[in-house]
Amino acid sequence: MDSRSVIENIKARKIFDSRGNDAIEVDIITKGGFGRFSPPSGASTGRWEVQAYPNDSVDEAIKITKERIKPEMIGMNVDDQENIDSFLHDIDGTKKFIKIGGNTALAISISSAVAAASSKNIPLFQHLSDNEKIILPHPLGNILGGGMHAKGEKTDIQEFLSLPLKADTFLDAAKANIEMHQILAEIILSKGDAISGKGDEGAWISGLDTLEALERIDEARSRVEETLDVTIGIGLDMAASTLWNEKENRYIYKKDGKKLDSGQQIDFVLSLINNFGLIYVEDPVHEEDFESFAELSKKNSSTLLCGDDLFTTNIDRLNKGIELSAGNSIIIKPNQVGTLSDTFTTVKRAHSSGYTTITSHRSGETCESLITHLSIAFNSPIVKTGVMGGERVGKINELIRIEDIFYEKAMLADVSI
Ligand code: 2PG
Ligand code: MG
Repeated sequence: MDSRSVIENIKARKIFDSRGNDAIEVDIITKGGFGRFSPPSGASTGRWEVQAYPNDSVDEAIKITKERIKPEMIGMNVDDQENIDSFLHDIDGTKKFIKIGGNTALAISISSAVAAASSKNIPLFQHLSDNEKIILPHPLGNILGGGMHAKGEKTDIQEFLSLPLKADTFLDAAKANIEMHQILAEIILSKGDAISGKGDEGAWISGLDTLEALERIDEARSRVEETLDVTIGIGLDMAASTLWNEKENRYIYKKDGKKLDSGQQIDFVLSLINNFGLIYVEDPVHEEDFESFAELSKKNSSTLLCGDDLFTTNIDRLNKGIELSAGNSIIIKPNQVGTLSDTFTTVKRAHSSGYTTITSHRSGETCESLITHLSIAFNSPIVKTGVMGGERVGKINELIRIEDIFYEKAMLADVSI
């Protein structure tokens, strides 16, 4: 191991995320390198995610990092990622990182990897993968949204997503999503509906029902496909746990004015898939209902049926899904599990079982763009990063940069299902 990779100092501080909430940022200083990372936070968090901060306190996380973690980590080598990550598990001692916080663990885990890459003078994605080619993911971005990411009059469904399927370059694909976002606003306004602003991830907020929303998005797709040389798929993140009412045993659609039981929810999802040719549906049922997820998967095999709150990047949850043939794809959010090594384990298990991985941002983001490097290292054919807003565009721009700098080796992934 390289002595340049030995940790000399660790700093932890409080910064703010895109919602203005407290977030932790960690610096790792090695003899010959430097790494920094600040993890994001979710609003529609899954029940099975690790806990972000001890007692929900970033101040407490910083204190623990300075007083307990730093003294033990000085002298460790950042080249040994597994050793660092197992140390983080040991010092915490709980399954859900309750004592030190999953975001504290992830800030240290990823900033260590960044320091290792920097000690070798290579970008993070190269440090984490030795692929000959650089396979760039397709950008999946929300253009209209409601649910827990928006206030006021809004759609029931959390995210209406655009996914350019065929494009010559990543830059073209990213441009197509931007056009979708802009043209959708024109279409909504031209029909006399209001847009009240943008939600947490930069998607438009408008009080449309589900069908109206999809009709307008379909129109935007036709217009963008006419002007740009791209093919666009439409997707949804239904975040169905946020629609599910346990007492009533029903999914409550306030705007649509309906309440659906589990069977009706499956039929509703299938009708949306069929009527709008949806290519992607995330969390179509609530996070405990693996059986309905499996039933839906049996009835449809041409759409990416993706588990986010259902799987929470957790290997045991994924294994259960694989066993039941529930879904065919999984959202990968490193801060749902707390370390890079745990995330890699889940990604490898997903791929070896034929599941597609979608590496994803969170609704409360920091300005870090490293999730894009992880998406390349994980071999994810899709990255979910949003379309608008500085903290989202920064991630898109990092992929544009990678495509430009490594143009001889870089190519867009294949997203056939
Ligand atoms: C989701 C995410 C990101 P949150 O549900 O997929 O879009 O939202 O970070 O609030 O969980
Ligand atoms: Mg989701």
